Amino acid sequence: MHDRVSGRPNGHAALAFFDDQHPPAGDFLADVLDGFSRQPKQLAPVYFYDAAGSAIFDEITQLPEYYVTRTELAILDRIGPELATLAGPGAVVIEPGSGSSVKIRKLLDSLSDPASYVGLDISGSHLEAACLEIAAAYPELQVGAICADFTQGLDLSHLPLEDGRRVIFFPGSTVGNFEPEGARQLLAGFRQAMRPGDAVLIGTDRVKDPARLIAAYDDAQGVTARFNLNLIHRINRELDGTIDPDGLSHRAVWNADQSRIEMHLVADQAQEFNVAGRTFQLREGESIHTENSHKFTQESFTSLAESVGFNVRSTWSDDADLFSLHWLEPTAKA
Ligand code: AVI
Repeated sequence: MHDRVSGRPNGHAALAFFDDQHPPAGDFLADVLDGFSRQPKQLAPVYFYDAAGSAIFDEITQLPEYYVTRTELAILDRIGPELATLAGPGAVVIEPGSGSSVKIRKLLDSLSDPASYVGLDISGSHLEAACLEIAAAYPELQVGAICADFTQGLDLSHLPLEDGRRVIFFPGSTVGNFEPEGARQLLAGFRQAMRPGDAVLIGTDRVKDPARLIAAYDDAQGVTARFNLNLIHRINRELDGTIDPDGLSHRAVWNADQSRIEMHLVADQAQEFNVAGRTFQLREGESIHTENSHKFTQESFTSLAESVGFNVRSTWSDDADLFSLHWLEPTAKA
């Protein structure tokens, strides 16, 4: 770990610390070859977010059909005073995934004299840029960064953090992109890193009318289709792929049994393609399953949170119950 006082030539001068836990880089090639060898074919959504994919995702957040981002922002606006009371003065805000600066700023602006902000991300360059931006905007705040894979647990024990209540901020219903067991492990990892009195502020998208959900993931302007197909362009570019993106159609499907929206790319006609010298076939109508976005009820999320040792202290939703934010506190350890 580097700190500002010992000051090495690390380029993180404005950060209180940059803790590089050297997360192993995801193996894009191995994961793609493995996913195309499965039946049904699948690709991991984590690979959506190269520079082009992240920019398209930003466009998604502005779409009229994608109510998720604006609804969560409106709830955050409304509940600011309650969050300030719950967090108390001098909170230490920890953000796994270090995502939208609009959301974290809303939270920091709501709290009373937050002491610290700590961003966590697997990509060091993205993390550094995001944390430096926060450090520049909030000169009174202690800003630190941890380069780590937060899905493998949070190790905060050795960090020079201030003493306030730690609040882990995990907005956007990103928890819904994990498979149920992965979501459980993620929350269990958060729970493990917490002391009595700490909290998690987490967003979840709610189960609702399937037509509304499908529209949010298959918008009229085709932005989500572009987001989905960007993964194919990325494979072609980075892994020497020959997939014909024009022969694939974006589909969003509501799977009621699993309570999730699924995104697929479906072959309009049969095609054979290569990836890094390996040959694969797609039959006409065959799908490549690219993403799951799980939706929650109050009961399903409460039972998930309770299963890993959290108590849902408060839940806030919009009037139409599209989206919720929850304040979780650790239950006493058995
Ligand atoms: C990042 N995540 C919460 C988004 C979601 O709604 O599941 C990703 C997304 N995929 C298509 N549209 C948005």
